[in-house]
Amino acid sequence: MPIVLYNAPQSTCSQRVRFVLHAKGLTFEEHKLNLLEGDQLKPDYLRINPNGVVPSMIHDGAVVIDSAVIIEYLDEAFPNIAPLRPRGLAELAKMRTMMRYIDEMPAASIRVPTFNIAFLPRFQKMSAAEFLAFAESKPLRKEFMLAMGQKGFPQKDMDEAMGRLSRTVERMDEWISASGGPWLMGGQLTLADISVMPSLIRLEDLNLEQLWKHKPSIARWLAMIKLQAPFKPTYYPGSLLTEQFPHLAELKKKSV
Ligand SMILES: N[C@@H](CCC(=O)N[C@@H](CS)C(=O)NCC(=O)O)C(=O)O
Repeated sequence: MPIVLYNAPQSTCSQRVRFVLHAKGLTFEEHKLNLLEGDQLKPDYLRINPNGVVPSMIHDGAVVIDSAVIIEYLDEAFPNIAPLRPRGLAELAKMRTMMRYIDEMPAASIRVPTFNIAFLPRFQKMSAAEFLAFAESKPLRKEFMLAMGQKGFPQKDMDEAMGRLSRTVERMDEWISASGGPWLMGGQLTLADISVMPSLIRLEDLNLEQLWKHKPSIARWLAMIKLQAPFKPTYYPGSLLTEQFPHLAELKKKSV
């Protein structure tokens, strides 16, 4: 049975899973959901993933949800093709600790600039009642949406999110220097690198790459991950926000 992936082109969590699938050369049936239209909140999808978020994967009849869980599952199910986890319990624990940090820090914080800079104009076009109904229908992100409202997150929230993203870049720099690089854990590209990749690509997409202006190790890490074979098929056209939102592309052009 083929692997079935429910995901969205621009979704950072989906990009982790697509990268691992391509790294392992696995074929999969891809279902693209339109998150701004609310495909993830439709009853048929909620039966697969009651959290109303992407990605979700079906493999051998089993539903697996949450990107961090899915990528570990894939590496465990297909351990001999392009292994993405270190051998040895202590190293494995270290990688998982990095992944937890990444989920708590950049993966959560990146939503604030993403919604404020990219998605807000869409939500501002909705009537107040439409927006409220959309927000209320989200099982996991109702409070997040209500905190943003149609005016956007206040500067204090933006500053806090950017602070957490900046600390992530510092932490990555420490990991690279402690392991000797070029990857976070040394010579092997692991699920920790793949977990944080979409947040850095998103920062670049939002024109916020000044965060690592003084960190050459991060610029090198990013350049290297872009050169990996799975990168291009993961970021197929339409995966970047600048490809989807003309106002962002304009912003990027102006800064060049
Ligand atoms: N921890 C989950 C988070 C999933 C998540 O937040 N997905 C986002 C896209 S990256 C989503 O589907 N958002 C839809 C929404 O907010 O309604 C994972 O890593 O899979």
